Amino acid sequence: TSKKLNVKTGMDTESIKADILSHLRYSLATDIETANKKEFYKSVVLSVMDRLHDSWLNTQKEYREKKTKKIYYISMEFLIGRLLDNALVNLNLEQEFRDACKDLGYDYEEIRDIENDAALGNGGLGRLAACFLDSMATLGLAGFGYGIKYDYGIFKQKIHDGYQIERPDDWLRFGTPWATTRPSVMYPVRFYGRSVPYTDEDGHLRFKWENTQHVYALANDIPMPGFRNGVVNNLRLWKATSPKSLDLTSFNQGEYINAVRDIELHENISRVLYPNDKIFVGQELRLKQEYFLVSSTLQDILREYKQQHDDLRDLPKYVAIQCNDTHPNLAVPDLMRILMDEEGFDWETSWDITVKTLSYTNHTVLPEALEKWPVSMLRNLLPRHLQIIYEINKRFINKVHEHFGDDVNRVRRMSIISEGEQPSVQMANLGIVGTHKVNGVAALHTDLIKKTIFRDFFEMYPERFTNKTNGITPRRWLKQCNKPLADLITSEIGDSWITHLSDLRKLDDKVNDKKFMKKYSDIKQQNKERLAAYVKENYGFELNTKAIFDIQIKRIHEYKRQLMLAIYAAAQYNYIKANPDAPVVPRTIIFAGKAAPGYAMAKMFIKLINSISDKINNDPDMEGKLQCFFLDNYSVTLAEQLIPAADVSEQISTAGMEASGTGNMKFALNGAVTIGTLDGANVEIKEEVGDENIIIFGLTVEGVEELRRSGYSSWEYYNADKALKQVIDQIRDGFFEPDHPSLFHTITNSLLDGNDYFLVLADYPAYAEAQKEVDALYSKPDEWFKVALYNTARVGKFSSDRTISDYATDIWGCEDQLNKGRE
Ligand code: 26Y
Repeated sequence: TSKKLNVKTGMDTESIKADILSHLRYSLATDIETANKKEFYKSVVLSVMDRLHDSWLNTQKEYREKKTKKIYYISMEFLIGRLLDNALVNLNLEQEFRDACKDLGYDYEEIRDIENDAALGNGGLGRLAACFLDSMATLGLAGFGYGIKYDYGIFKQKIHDGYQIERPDDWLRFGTPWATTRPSVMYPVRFYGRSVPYTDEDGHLRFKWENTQHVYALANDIPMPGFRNGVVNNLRLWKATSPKSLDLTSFNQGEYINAVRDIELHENISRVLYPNDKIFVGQELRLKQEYFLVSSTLQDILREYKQQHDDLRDLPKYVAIQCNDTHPNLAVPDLMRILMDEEGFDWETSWDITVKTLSYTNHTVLPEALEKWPVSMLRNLLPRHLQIIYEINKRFINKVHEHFGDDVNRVRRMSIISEGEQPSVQMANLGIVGTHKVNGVAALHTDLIKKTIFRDFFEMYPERFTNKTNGITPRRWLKQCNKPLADLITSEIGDSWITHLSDLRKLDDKVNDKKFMKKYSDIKQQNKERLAAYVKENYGFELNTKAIFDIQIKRIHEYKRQLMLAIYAAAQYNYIKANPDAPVVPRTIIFAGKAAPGYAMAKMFIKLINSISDKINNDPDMEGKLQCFFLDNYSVTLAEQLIPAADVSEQISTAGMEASGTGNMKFALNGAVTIGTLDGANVEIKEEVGDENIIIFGLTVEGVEELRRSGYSSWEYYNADKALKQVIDQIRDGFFEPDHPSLFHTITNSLLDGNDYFLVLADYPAYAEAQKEVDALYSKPDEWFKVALYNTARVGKFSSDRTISDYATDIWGCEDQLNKGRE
């Protein structure tokens, strides 16, 4: 063509092709004839990056020039998954890149599949952080993610003989083209040493943190584009590195080797994500990681701030810092330390700045998930911080006395330091005392924290507590992962839904439009077939695409009750065996999820699910009627395949235990029908979609309380329900594992002798009834798809754009920035 190519920034196919070829040659030293797929993938990503760089730089420049208030989202986890589709959707360059790949002899899908997930998170909390970055950029907020660039993300799960095996997730083996290392952005992070008192020139007692050991934090930046708005924000991930280049002349041979070996020790801080989800284990390396993140991030925030402003007392006016759970809550004492020890402010001024700048999100009420760091560990690792925490606590306890009088029990409950055999710092208490807002993640959850774990604090500081119901980004979780449905919706109601998800309400009217409904149901079928092909290819299983696709995907945890669906699967098996001629609505049950490597019960659930699956799938009597699969190595990418294909969404936690859930929202948006308890955000999903369009069963939070108070006995439920008893007996007696009949005794013991803390037996009869409702509804396809469509149409509230707008307005004080200049 005669048209001039704009290799780096041109948005046309020819320019993009030229750029890919140029990257192959000049970035990777290969060419189109000899390059392999990985190299081609890399060149594609580098060409996408070229098209982000101007916006990335301009966005940051604009923030500086306009002195925009900056939002810092600090999180130990960012489960961002793959980035290529997302970047292309947001840049509106999908077709151009597809064509460019094709012209150069590659299939876009094949190239996309080369990318490893960035799996720097465990589950909900990490994925929420990723959705928030997308929404902040899309809303035009100056929102920055800060995290750790782990060499190893969440482990790769394999299944051997039905058991979970963990393998390292070496996602960086070939580097990632998305991350730009910034050698000039590097901060020392200090550990150990001691706090030394001295008197300053004004005669004030002050402290210096001395004799510390240093590790360096090196910035790696990943661009976070907004949806077609020219905004590119930043996710900054810190990599740990050793202090300075070694001065080789000063070493003799032995010291040299040791010194080089020490580099490894320093780098260990950012080596691996702790794979524990909601179980606190007080490992020192984890504490180091948390302080490493907090210290480097605060240094970065303050350096940036000082380049634009001269009075740190205005910090809360220009900076908001959100702590994702308590994991970054050392920000409270660290900001205090910086303001007092390094900037020379007095306590009161420093405290005022700190509290007004910081806020904290709680994601769970489970007591075993709450971080409590031993005082002894902090004294060794962060002596000055411990001293500050003691002072915060002393002043706080005085306030408690002023507020409540002499109530020793209350003081003991509220103290940031819990005394006892091993005194420890309660990071949640520190977060409530040291920030201006604490939020829960769904209405029910926020009510619960006010009434239970944080009740005393709520009574003292009611205005600090606020709800911010979670959300998901419609870009990834509809537009990208379910293109056929996204296109259908857009052709009917336009594409405003992509950034205004509540516009999906316009689909409500379509329930009586036969043509539309046919297309809507065809898409579900098409997605099921796509999933079946994927599962066949990657796992070797044949899914029955005529069956109900009934899916439970999430971390494996007792409170999430995967066991209840497993029992249901076994009960269905028994029913079909006993009634071979009875009609059944065919079902394909799919599980996926990882168990924390140290969580024996969760790992046993995986084995049980696999044993039950084997029994079912190898029995010819089940053919066309029942299937059950556990798909290994659940990931964001696998979720993107599964969710669009789901008919039924399993959200069956014991009421009061799932803070919100976000998978529930993704399924509903993609037209799956929820079978669930009144827990977390299920309550709000029900409010939105209407009682007739969700299948709710089981005990409520109050019901759970009442049952426990009045003396629950799981034996009664065991004896009262024949089908349930039969399955439990089978599990106990080795029916599913004949070679090792006592294998599942830990499970059956916890249900019976252990009195079933999670109330699986108590809820089972209601659950089995609810599953019958599912069957009945599914047998009337017209009815079913109406319900499904009402789900798609009515869950606009659960866009993370709405969630972020709420944070911006009620917590961050930057509502004036929302959508500014873009609409
Ligand atoms: C301290 C450490 C062991 C720890 C690590 C990870 C503790 C907790 C976690 C993760 C918690 C988490 O993912 N919570 C989930 O947060 C989601 C987003 O708010 C909620 O939707 C979900 O209900 C909640 O379980």
